[in-house]
Amino acid sequence: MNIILFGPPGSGKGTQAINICESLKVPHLSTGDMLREAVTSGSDVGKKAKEIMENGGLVSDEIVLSIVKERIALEDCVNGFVLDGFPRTINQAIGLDSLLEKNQKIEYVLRIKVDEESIIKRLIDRGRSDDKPEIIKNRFKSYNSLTQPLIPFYENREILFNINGMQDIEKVFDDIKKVIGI
Ligand code: B4P
Repeated sequence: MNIILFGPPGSGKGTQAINICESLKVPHLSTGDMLREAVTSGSDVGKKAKEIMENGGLVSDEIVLSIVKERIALEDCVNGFVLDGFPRTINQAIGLDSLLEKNQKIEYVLRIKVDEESIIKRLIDRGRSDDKPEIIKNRFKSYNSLTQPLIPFYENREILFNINGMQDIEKVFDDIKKVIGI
């Protein structure tokens, strides 16, 4: 099963991706994690991504697509995967279409819906380096202008499902399981 987890910053994409991947025994492909690893390793990609991430912007489509292309081609993705935080722009979604083999398709885009105000507190409590009020504001700005347009994009394909993310983690996962039938 191939799944996309979609939602604003801190909506719980990463949290739920871990649950789904454990159940389905498929890899968790988080572009946020991949980019943070690149920053820590000091690679060329990491050097380009560092400042953008620190400011709450989106890393270029070109960079993100190249890391996803490499990752999705690995053997462990043949039986499915969960994409967490990717695609985040229309260009990335179009790029993803062209990365998929003919026999691969995205079955579910799970949109985790949350209330922005409560999320700010959630993120501040988590305390990652990009979880500072000013940066969070920019991350929401990027989400609202560049990522939201993906909602009609996937709605038109009838694969977008809304999940209420304002519940306990276990309850959110229960709702996801109902949608994907596991
Ligand atoms: P991400 O790593 O994707 O981070 P995120 O959107 O903030 O987090 P997520 O929704 O996964 O929240 P989480 O489960 O951790 O992106 C970071 C940055 O990387 C971006 O700003 C961007 O710069 C760059 N980037 C990544 N992908 C990109 C792309 N495709 N293109 C361009 N740039 C890209 O949950 C957050 C907190 O809430 C946790 O502490 C968790 O425990 C808690 N929580 C989760 N669910 C909860 C619940 N139901 N109730 C209470 N708390 C909950």
